[in-house]
Amino acid sequence: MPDIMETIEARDPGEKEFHQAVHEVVESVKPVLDSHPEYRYNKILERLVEPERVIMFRVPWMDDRGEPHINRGFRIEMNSAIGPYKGGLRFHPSVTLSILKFLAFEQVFKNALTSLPLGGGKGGSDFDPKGKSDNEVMRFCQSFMAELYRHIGPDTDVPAGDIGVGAREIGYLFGMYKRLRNEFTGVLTGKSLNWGGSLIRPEATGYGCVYFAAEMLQSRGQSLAGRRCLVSGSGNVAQFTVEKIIALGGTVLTLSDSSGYIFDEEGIDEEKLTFVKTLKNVRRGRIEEYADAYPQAVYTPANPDTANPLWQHKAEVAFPCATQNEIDTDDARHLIAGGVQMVVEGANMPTVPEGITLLVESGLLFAPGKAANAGGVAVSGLEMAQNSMRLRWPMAEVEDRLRMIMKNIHASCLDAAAQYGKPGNYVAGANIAGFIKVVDAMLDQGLV
Ligand code: NDP
Ligand code: 2IT
Repeated sequence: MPDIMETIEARDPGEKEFHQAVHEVVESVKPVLDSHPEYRYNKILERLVEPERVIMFRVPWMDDRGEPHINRGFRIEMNSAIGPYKGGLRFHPSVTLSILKFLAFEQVFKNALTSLPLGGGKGGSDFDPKGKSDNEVMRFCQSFMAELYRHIGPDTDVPAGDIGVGAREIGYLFGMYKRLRNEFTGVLTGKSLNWGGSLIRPEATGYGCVYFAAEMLQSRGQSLAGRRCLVSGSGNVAQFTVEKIIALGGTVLTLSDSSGYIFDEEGIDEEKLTFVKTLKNVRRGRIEEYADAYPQAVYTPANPDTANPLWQHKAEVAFPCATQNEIDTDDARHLIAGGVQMVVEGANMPTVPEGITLLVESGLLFAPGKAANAGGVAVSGLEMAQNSMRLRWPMAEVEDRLRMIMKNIHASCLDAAAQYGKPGNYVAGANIAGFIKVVDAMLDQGLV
């Protein structure tokens, strides 16, 4: 029988991000397969790597000057063993089938770790919202939903945001779905508060990531207080990661976007964070402006030919919160040399596999995205629960549940890692715990 990696490399040539995500899980679960012959007999891996359904469609839209544009839309319905497909939509020019399949694949295990009834999916488009007017974004979202609405529903598939999809886009998408279906349901999460959104959903990924980091430290008798932190990105996940680090007494030194990064040795405080939120969410400007507003900060433009200097600063904790494969092997070496003791992934798959190996072998604590950033989809699950009940929980209740979920994910990772001979290895633990939950549900439900 061919090896599963050979199978997908032959079947989906060129899908390198998808292969990368699958390879990590396959390596982690080898000891599980060895002790559960029924998984191999039932071709569980072969079933997991094949999406239940892939939808690809044309998205035509017209810009403000009347010129038509054609983008490509996708939804990957990866696995529904434990609940309706659930996962974000990404609008970014780099979006391909491979990127969305890797994200959908990771989402399956992440969602299982939340302990909520959520299957895994992901979608999006190669549309670039940067530089577009609100009206152009609205027309794009309406055209995207004019096809997507056939495939989703509150009990079928519930999309949310990801890179390039925030409250504005979710609003336009929801409006079009409601118009086409003539129903007001919890078909999307990340909705605004006054029409069905959950308190703490915007904050959830970043807050959850910092709670996870705090759990890792606490289990070793330490805390975030006084720790210097490097954060990349400056979007949804980065902003609320910074907010919670400040609340827990840490110091954040950096933020970035695709054009460059800022280093503020005095630390990013609440006032500076408010500036960043307005800059990014309202004015949709570039992080470079931070250094104009706060002259002690140093801005360095991105240079794709060199290692990212953001990861060269001395610090104790690193939170990559921008995008996949943003920490390469050189960056990993710089993190180790800079004294970083812990890397906690806010983004999905931000560290290249060889980078993870270097970090883990150096003795650093490493939390993979599918565990550390699961707070976002977890509160999406809580938004679905509130929508089904047609009521809204208070902020403290949602945040308490989020904190508890992150604590439980942390414990599940450590338990699974210890049980399968990899004590303290969060990558193995997250993959194994998520995997067992999903594949047992698949076996219960027969060959479907
Ligand atoms: P946003 O669109 O709000 O922000 C993305 C940030 O990352 C921006 O600063 C952006 O810079 C930067 N970035 C994006 N793509 C690239 C790139 N190719 N190269 C360099 N920088 C880039 O997205 P989110 O904060 O929501 O998402 C960030 C990460 O977190 C992603 O990996 C996403 O999958 C993951 N995630 C998001 C969740 C959520 O709830 N939103 C939940 C769990 C994970 P620029 O503006 O210049 O493009
Ligand atoms: O990667 C992710 O977990 C997300 N983008 C959030 C998905 C969701 O459904 O809230």
